Amino acid sequence: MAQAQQAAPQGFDVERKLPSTGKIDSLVYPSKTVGVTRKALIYTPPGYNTANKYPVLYLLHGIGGDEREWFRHGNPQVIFDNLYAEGKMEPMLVIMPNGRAMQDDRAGGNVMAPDRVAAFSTFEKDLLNDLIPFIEKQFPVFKDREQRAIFGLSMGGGQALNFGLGHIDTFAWVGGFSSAPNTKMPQELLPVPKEAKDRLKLLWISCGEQDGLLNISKRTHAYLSEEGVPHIYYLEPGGHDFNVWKNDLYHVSQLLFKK
Ligand code: FER
Repeated sequence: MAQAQQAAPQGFDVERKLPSTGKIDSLVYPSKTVGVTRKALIYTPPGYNTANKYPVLYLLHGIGGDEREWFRHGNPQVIFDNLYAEGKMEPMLVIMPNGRAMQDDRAGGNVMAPDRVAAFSTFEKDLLNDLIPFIEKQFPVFKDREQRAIFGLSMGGGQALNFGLGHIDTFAWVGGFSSAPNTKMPQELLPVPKEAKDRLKLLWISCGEQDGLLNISKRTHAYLSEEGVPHIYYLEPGGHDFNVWKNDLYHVSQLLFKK
């Protein structure tokens, strides 16, 4: 896989007057895992038509956020609309769930409390058994692994790597932005490198060079390199913030679901 992405061009995240844009909306789905109804945001692309079928990107937030974090701080809909206007992105649905799988899943307060951190790993079940089946029942989407991606920032980056590499049968496009310490140790994360080598369409590891969590991405990259697993390792200027994650989203969005 290729290397060295340039920084996103100026204006990539600034709203333009466009003839056609996508739409961001909220949805609720029943969770057997948590025992309640849970919220997520969904972005549908310009020209969205239920007569078509779409691949799906599951895009996860960090420890201080919830299903609205990307929307609140990252303007993903603006980044996507601009990319679509330039013909640089495959039509897809983007689902932004709440990755804290517990009854009270609001952000705020002590987000580092052990039960609230544990809820980020419980989300694996909620995602696989509740959310994905719901999306595939309610929306016109493809159901094969090559049409499913999982990416996230920080705590959500750890989730995306843990769940994505743990379920290569489900996801062919996997990546973490500034992944947090919830990321499994490399041997546990990917005990059988050959599976990733043979089956992943994209494995992406990125981080800001000034990020205090850089060691997590570094150790993952080192292991993947030793094991000869193709991946993109992208270090960029910046710390642990949305400047970095928006830049990552800009790049990844253009790679997804392409031949
Ligand atoms: C930690 C440091 C950072 C940690 C989680 C994070 C669970 C997550 C940061 C984020 O999501 O932005 O020690 O432990």
